[in-house]
Amino acid sequence: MTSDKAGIALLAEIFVKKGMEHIVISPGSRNAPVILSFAQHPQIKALSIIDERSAAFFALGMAQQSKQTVAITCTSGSAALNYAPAIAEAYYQKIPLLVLTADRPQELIDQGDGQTIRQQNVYANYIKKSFELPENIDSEKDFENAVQIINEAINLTQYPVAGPVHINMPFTEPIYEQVAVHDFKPKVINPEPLNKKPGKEEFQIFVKTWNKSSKKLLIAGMMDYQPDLQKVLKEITNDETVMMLSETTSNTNGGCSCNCIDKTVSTISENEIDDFCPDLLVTFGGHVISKMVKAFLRKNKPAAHWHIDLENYKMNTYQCLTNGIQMSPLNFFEELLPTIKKAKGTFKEDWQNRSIRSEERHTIFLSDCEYSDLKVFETLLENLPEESNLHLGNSTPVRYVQLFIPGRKFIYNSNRGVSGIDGTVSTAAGAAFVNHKPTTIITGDLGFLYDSNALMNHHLKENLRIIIINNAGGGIFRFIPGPDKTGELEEFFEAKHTWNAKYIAKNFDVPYYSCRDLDELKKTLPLFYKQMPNNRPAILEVFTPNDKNAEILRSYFIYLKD
Ligand SMILES: Cc1ncc(C[n+]2csc(CCOP(=O)(O)OP(=O)(O)O)c2C)c(N)n1
Ligand SMILES: [Mg+2]
Repeated sequence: MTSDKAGIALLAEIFVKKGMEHIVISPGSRNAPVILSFAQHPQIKALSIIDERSAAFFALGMAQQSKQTVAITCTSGSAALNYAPAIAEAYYQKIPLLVLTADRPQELIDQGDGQTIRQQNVYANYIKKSFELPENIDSEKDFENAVQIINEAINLTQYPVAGPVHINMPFTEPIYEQVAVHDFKPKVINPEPLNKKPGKEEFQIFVKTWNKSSKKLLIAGMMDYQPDLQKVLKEITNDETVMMLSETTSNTNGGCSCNCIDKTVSTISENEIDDFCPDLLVTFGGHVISKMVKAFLRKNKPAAHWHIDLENYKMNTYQCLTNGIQMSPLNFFEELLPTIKKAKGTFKEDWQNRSIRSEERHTIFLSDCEYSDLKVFETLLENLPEESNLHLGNSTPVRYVQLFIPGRKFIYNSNRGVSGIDGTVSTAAGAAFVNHKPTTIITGDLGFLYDSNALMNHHLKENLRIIIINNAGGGIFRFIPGPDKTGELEEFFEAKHTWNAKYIAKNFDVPYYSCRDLDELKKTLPLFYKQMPNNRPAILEVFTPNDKNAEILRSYFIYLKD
């Protein structure tokens, strides 16, 4: 059976024909036609998740791992607004979500009807496009129109680059009527591939600039592991004048780069700037976590900066962009490679030597470091299972992990699109649902408590592990300069508390472990990663001293520089 609303039944058919299979449904009445057409469809896997904010982040985690468009649907009103944080994250992280919001008919908006808001284009600033889908199909013209809207919406979630797309659907009552089938043959329209390339002459200018630059710095932002790109980058960086900086979330551990940017950049003194500052900067991938490298390059601007991206090629992170190149990084570097000349110089060696020195100092500091967030991260990263999918909560977890060389075939993810603390556990839960690998989220305590509805979910998998670094509040605010100079640090920035996750875990039947020192942590980790009874996920809460963490991290950076 399917909804009698032909528009929505058609949407479910085309969704399947285009190879999509997952929808996350949050309960409601107005979205009944979507529930009836999708949940009953034999080729669609429908999951029920109650809290729309968490549901949307869960879908984001699924789509992030599978690369397939995942649909989400909710009822009208504030339910739709609760999707907003995950949609913004999907937009900036380029993750394909199809957002299906149910609505009242236009004439009932602002007329005192229950659960209504102005929903047309409600995600205006962070959505690739918004559509309104008519519920009924009364003519051939209506059919063509609906087919066009549905195909375009689904195509746009993937092409030319992925992202969220919204379809708002006003439904008139009755909304629970069903039919066995609709008599239509849905048509699939495939998108035109986008193959943008600069002209030959323009490319020659890039080649010339590259070949005459003696200090070329590549920075890889957040992206998926791409073996083909790694290969080309390895060739490109096999040159004394080319250095590449990357982060864990760049997933480009090609052995040819400095992967701990802050650890190296923080040691560069004023009189060394010339040695480390490039004359050509080439960036690609999404957001970069390191604030230090942004500050360094904004202050010491290279003569040329190229940013390579199919969509956001004009992104001027370092405030010195000279060329936005609308290509995929792989295509760009593949074209560049045969045309460039390798050169002699010390640029790469200077960066590498500094990176090695920082690594040595890092090891010495940690060998004698008190129990703290920093020391806990060292222990965790040494003990996570091989080939983990590692999710990093915003705030200090994602920053601490940047201080350790990316390891042991981890794939790193973090919601750095908009860096919210509001959905990281749900995202990891969604990722674990589709990827079947050990999936660990390391989150702060506030991040966990904020998103604790991630546990109000029937689809938590046995491969999910949640590690909470409980430093009694937002530890980041004790580290960054500013809040510590005010009288509001504890109450309003750190938001200090004495809460823990024990009873939240109990309530949702998730096995719970806790530790307060390193020995306990080392003993607990093997137990924590064992299979749990009833194939449940598990939570490990690690309590750390909030008064010492920031102080230790500051001493660490001073020691690196000394
Ligand atoms: C939705 C949202 N609200 C507020 C913030 C601002 N913010 C950034 S970090 C942070 C504190 C996070 O604390 P916790 O999760 O305990 O991490 P810690 O700083 O201790 O590592 C806050 C409130 C944010 N990033 N996202
Ligand atoms: Mg905290």
